[in-house]
Amino acid sequence: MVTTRIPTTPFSDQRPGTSGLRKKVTVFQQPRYVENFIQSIFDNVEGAQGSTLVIGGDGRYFNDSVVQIAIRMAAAHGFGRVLVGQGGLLSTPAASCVIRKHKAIGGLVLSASHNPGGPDGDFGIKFNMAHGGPAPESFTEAVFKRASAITEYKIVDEPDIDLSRIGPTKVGDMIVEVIDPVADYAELMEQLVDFEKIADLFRSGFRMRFDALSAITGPYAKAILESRLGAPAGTVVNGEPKPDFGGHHPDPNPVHAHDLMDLMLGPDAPDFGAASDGDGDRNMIVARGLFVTPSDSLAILASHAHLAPGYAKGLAGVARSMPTSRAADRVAKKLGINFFETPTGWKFFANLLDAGLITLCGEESAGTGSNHIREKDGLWAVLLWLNILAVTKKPADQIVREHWAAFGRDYYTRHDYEELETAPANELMDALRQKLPTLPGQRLGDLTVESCDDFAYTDPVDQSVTPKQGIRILFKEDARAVFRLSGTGTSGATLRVYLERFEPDTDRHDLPTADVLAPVVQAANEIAEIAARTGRDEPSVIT
Ligand code: VG1
Ligand code: CO
Repeated sequence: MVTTRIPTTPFSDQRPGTSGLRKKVTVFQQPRYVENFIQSIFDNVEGAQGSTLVIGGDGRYFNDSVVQIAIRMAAAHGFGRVLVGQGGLLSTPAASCVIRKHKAIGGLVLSASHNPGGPDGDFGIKFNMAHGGPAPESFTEAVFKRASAITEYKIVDEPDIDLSRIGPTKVGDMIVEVIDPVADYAELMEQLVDFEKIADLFRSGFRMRFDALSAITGPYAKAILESRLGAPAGTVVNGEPKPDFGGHHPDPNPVHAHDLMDLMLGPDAPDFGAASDGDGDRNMIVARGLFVTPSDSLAILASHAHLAPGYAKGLAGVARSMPTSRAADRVAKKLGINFFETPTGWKFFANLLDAGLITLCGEESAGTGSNHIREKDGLWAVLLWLNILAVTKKPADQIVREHWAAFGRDYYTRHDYEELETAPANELMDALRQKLPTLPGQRLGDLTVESCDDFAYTDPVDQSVTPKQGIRILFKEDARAVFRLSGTGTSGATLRVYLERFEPDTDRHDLPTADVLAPVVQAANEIAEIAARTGRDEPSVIT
C-alpha cells in the first residue's frame, strides 16, 4: 500500500453550519476541497487507528466520487474497517443506526439533506460521533480551525472499489464492507413499532401514499412498507433515488411536496400521506384533507407513543427546538415528564438523549426522532403514526382534531426569505437585538409585546452555553414570533420568521391559518422592518 502525503493550502470557508458543511457542488468540486475537509475531520477523531468508520450518503450528484475519496483517505489514516452502504447510499438515520449497532467510532454522512441536488445543486459532508449523532460544536469548530491551517492530506493510491457488490474487500490494509443500506435499519424499526398491527391495518384496506421525492427513502420505504408490511405496490411513489432527485426540491413541506398535498386535499385522497427529504431524516404527515404541522405531529406522537411497543413504558421527556411551536410543552406538562427547549439543529438533542433525560424530540422543520438513534428519522415517524392509527383505529385527521380539543391548537406558519444579501440580513438581526429592551409593553395592532430575548441555551448535561440562537418575541395574546438566520443555505442569507398563536377554543380550531396569524405576521414584519431592510414584500416560501 502506498500512502501519499499531498501538500495543500487551506480554504477559508470550511466552517460547518447547522448540519455539516454545505456548499454548491461546484465548490466541493474544486481540487483538494473535499480532501482538505475530510482530513481536517480525521485529524480530530481520537482513536481512529484500527477503528470502524461508517460512510454513506443520500445518493445526490457527486456522492459516488466523494465516497471513493473518503475510503482511500480512511485507509491512509489507519482506520481498521469501513462500512459503506451499497451504491454509497445510507440515509442519515440509517447511518446513525449503523454507527451505533456496529460500534463505529463515527461516520461520514454525505448529504445536503433538503437542499436541491444535481451538478448545479448542493452537496454536503457531515461527521457523526460514536453515539450516532451529529458532532457537537466543539468538534465542528476544531475541524474548522484545522481546515483553516491545513498543509497536507493523506490518501492511498488504490483503485475505486466496486460499491455495487455486498461483501468485504481490502483497500490497503483496511477492510471495506459494502453493506445492505436497509437491513440494520429495518431490524431496528421492527423492535420499536408493531409490524403485525400495521400489517393488519393494510390488510383491512387502509391505503396511504409515501412520496420519497426521488431521494434516499425510496428503497427504505419500499422494503418496509411494501415488502414487510404488505402495503400495495405503488404505495411508495418517486421511489428511485436519483442524483438530481428527478428535479424535485427534496424538502417535504406543502410547497415542495405539492403533488402529495394535492392528492391528500382532493377527492381521491387515501387514508394517509407522508413524504421524506433528500437524506431521509425529515417527515411530512398529511391526514385526509389536513396537513399536520410538524410541531403538532411531535405533540401528537408524544401523547400517543406509549401505544407502540418501543415506548410502552412511557417517555422520560420531550424536547423541541426553540422555533418549534409550544404544542409539545403542553403534552409534557400533562404527562408530568421532562421538557427542554434547545437551539435549532439535531446536535443539541444528543446530550439529552444520551443522558436519558428525554425519549422524543422534534423540530418545526419536519424533523422528529427518539432515543433509538441520534438523528431525526423520517420513516420512523411515519411508522409510529401508522402504529398509532392501527391501535386507535381512528382516521389521522380525527386524532389531530381530538388533540386540539384536548390541548388547544397552536396555529403555526414559517416565512422564509431566501437568497437575501448577507449584509442587510445581518443588519436586520443586529437591529432587532438592539431594539429588544424597548419592545416589552409595545402595542402592534391588537397585540402587545410581553417579553422578548435573544435565545441562549445552556446544555443541562455539560453546561456548555450556545448564545445568539434566534430572537423570540412573546405577545400577551399567547402568540409568538421568532427570527433567525438559516445555517444550511448555500447562497446569500435566508431569514426564517416563525409565527404562531395559541387557540384554546374548540369552536375556533377550523379557521384558515393565514387569517389567524395575519396580525402576528403584521407585527413581526413591523418589528423587524422586513420590507424596508430586505426590499422584499413577500417571503419566498410560506410553509
Ligand atoms: C434547517 C432547519 C433545522 C434542521 C436543519 C437540518 O436548519 O431549520 O431545523 O435541523 O435544517 O435539517 P437552518 O439552519 O437552515 O434553519 V436537514 O434535514 O437539512 O439535515
Ligand atoms: Co435532512
